[in-house]
Amino acid sequence: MAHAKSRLSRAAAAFAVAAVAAAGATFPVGDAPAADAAAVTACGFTDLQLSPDLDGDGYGDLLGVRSDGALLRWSFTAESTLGDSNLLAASGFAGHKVYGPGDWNGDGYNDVVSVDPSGLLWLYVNDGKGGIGPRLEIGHGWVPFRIIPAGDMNVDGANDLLAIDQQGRLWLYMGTGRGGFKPQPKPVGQGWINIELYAAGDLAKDGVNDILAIRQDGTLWAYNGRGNGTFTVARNVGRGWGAFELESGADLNGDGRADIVGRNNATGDLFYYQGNGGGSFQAAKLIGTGFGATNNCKP
Ligand SMILES: [Ca+2]
Ligand SMILES: [Ca+2]
Ligand SMILES: [Ca+2]
Ligand SMILES: [Ca+2]
Repeated sequence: MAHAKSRLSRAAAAFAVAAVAAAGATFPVGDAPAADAAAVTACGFTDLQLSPDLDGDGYGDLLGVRSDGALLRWSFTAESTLGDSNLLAASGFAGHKVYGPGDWNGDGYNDVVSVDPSGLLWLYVNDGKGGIGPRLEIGHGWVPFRIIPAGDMNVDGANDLLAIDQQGRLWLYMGTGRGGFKPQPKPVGQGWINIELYAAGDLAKDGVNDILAIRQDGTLWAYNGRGNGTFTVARNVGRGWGAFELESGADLNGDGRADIVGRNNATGDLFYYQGNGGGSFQAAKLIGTGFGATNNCKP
């Protein structure tokens, strides 16, 4: 079990992951990304993640960890393109996995968390302008976990983290809304080996956040949240989603429906899939090049 500190300050807040939905959409034909973690070049992006709006412009943001340890942020634009990059940190993030959990400390601004190579979980409080302040350690032992920042899963007004351990068990780590965690994570599922899990927002429009899962055969499944961190039986809502590395958990174009970004790690191309809400996406739109992890680097 990963350990989560249950302290830190500030008032509670609510944040809703905007609704990601998916059904029947098919990614463009392309090479599946190679899962090669070795031999990272000086300019590759070792991690890309989406975050709910960080800089207050109404559009979700893309976070990227460059292999030299820099952390960058791009805001989406009204034209459904990526805006200019913003350097959040020139160094210090090498080997980190970053996440956009929404407002974690209750000050009204969405924050960033990361897991460093030693498994420490760090909170970077938004400075109110889309930058990050000093980091605060909020947990340890997170290396073996896959984290899914799925918003408030138990409907208590505070954002939570879902995490999958090496045995494929799914845990709900409940946020306090003040920067920390409630004392004990809750087991909410098992059997999540070889399945990619994504924040989905409220697919069912019942006020409870849901999740999407992509199985190894590329089929897409929706799990409706019950409001206590557990989920109903899976419903198949699409196929053909296996080719790309995907990021979810943010409404990029500000229409209230969460969207998805896909990276073709072989070419470095970045694609945007506008969410229609309720279970489908628009066709892929190329929004960036040079985003490969190990090649085709962005200058
Ligand atoms: Ca933004
Ligand atoms: Ca905050
Ligand atoms: Ca919660
Ligand atoms: Ca959207």
